[in-house]
Amino acid sequence: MKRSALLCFLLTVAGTMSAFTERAYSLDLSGMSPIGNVRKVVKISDGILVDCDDDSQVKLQVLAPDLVRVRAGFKKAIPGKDHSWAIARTSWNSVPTKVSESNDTVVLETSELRVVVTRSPLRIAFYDAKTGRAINRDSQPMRYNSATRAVAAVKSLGFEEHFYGLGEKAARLDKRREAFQMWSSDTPGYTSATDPIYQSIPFYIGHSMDREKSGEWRGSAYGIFFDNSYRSRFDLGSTDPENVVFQADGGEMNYYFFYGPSMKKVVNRYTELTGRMPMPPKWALGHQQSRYSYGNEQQIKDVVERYREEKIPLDVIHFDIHYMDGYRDFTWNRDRFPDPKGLMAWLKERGVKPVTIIDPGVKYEPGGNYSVYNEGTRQNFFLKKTNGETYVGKVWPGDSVFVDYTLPEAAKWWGDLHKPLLDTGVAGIWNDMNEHADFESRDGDKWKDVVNYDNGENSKHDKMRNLFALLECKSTYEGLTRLRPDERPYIITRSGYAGIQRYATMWTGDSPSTWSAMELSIPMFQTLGLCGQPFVGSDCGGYQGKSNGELLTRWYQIGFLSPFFRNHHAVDFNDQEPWRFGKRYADIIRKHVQLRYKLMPYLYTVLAEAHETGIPWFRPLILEYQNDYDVLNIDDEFLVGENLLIAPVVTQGATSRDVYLPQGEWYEFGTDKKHQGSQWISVKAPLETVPMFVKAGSILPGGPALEYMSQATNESISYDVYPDKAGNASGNLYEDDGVTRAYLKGGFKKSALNFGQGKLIATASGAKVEEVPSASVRIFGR
Ligand code: MIG
Repeated sequence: MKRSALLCFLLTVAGTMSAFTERAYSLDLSGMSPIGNVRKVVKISDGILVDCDDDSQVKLQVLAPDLVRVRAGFKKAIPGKDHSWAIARTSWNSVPTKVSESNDTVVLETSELRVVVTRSPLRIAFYDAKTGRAINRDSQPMRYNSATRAVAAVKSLGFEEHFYGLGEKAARLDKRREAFQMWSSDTPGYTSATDPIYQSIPFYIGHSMDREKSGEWRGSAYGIFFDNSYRSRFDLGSTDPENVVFQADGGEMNYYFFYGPSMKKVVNRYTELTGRMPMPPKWALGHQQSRYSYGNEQQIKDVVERYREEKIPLDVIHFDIHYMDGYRDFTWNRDRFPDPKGLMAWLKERGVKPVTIIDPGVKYEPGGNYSVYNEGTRQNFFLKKTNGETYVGKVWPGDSVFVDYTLPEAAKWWGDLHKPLLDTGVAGIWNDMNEHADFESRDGDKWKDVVNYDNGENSKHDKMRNLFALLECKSTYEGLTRLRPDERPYIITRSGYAGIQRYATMWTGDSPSTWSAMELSIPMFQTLGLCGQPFVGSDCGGYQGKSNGELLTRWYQIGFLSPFFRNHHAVDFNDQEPWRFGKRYADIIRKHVQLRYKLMPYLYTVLAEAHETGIPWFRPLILEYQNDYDVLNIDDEFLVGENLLIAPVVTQGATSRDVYLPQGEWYEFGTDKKHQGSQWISVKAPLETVPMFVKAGSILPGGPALEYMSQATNESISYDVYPDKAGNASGNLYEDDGVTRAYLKGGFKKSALNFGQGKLIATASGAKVEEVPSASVRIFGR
């Protein structure tokens, strides 16, 4: 087929260009022993405890009717101590369960799941308690290697099982027949052949189609979160066509099993367990501009002034590492920026928020007068090796030391260090390099015997590396919350582990300025969303290399509907602010940025849904249409919320493309023109436009054209109504102050929007029913 042939070509090209590890590798289970057979089973308050004949122990805990935690101690009891930095919810209401034993099996049952443990060999299988359908089962007993301390689980691969998730992976949406590693790595210029990259989120979703008696296809989803931060591998039928393996170099066999069958239910539960994104300040949804680096005050002013002249909306400007004095965190280079406070005030007058970068490497400067180094050393806050020496790595400041964020006092101290920046007027913090990067030890091998306090466990790098960014962002988040209790913190991170969404938004790092990198960003955002991280984006235009007007414009046509929306570019390459390639491109880009601001009431509502339920803003079609065979691997289209479908052009020179419309009817955005769903259509897409469709039966609330979020206007919300066949439509509107934390205590307004018989009715949470004046309602399709 045309489409897949093209993709293969792109992937091959990308593959040969990569300077990094090839993704394909084989998973070797030899040397790993199977866990022993069941000797004895004890019912515990929330599940069962199984003793094995090799002195191993297995524990199944029911946290919810659709959530079971599986733990195993190999040749030993499961340790009493149980702590994970990823988990947000540790106490669960008790769930009615039934345990029954037979000669061959032990069965643990909830209203939704039937978990069958086979005694010999010990294998765990999950079934739908209502239908009896097998969801997921061990094809072999769990395995371990007592010499290396590696642990593994081996699951049988469904006949047509497809896989989603694993966080930030430079890969297509469906990960069947692929293999990946978790080992957070600084990978500039990564391509689809690079793995691992920055983040480590060991959570995936399996999806299978079954044919019902009626002949209808029904998709069912489950999730597995392998909460083990050691270097891990996920092999989804790549090495062994019949099996899925997840394996870690150490730590516990410890995973959570989520059952849908709805994929949304899995995502919802996963984010209940690992936490959901707090609402960011509303300005963070605005358009952002960055450059490595705007090197002095005048450059910043010139860019902002040009933005205002061009009338391209702008909310945020980023200060990359050159604002610092010799790359020392929490300092200013006074030659380049003589008056930071004055500059911040200048920006404020223009409605632009400054975000400054903070890297975790603290300049190593014994005997000097860098207070961060001196104070951190005096208080013993920097990471040390087992021999007691402080670990000194190399990053931008040269020799650098790193904070042990697992030390509560150190984490608090780091958070509080942000006070002077905030006092100067800085609005948000950008945490880069937190994989953590070390120019002399990219893989972390030199870090092997670095010890973290880790709740008194004195854990080494092999466990802590993948957690580092989560801990840094936690410390920063808590610091900003303490320092500015009335405002929502805004943090952007590059690396992270499961649960990172509680503290930071993120971007996908140093993608090259290529068409394939742009195309790759779509499944990356979709996948991150499925893994609990809804606030994602990439560097519009690409970060590394030479962009051009067409690429930048097409990238904006994805970026303008991505949660994190920033144009950013590397130091050694060409400038790429929206006007740099001439008026034609600037005009198209302006139109799209403006459209984002006009769509803000809808987008903000979608974001609030992510905060409340974990269901992301930027969705793959499969999340909404999991019974539809055609959408299993569509990753060049995406949904924003439930009702807006975007099919960006990802091919150089293309002026049309094929678009799949799922079931229902779809309007071309902002027009009366409708298409039947459940079919592929071909649409025109000259550079000026990006194909967008709105589902019949929906209402998109819209707002005024703004140059920045807090700009005053008299215009209020307007409503675009796209009626279904019966003439009805519905939608939602979420509103709050966009700045404070009052929304956490009910300080918001949610309205249900219902259109019928020509009238639009808004019902607010307090049951206030209002008919919306017809002057602010636009009805399509009449
Ligand atoms: O080694 O701060 O991904 O966005 O501009 C490069 C400089 C360090 C990497 C980030 C990029 C940022 C750059 N940083």
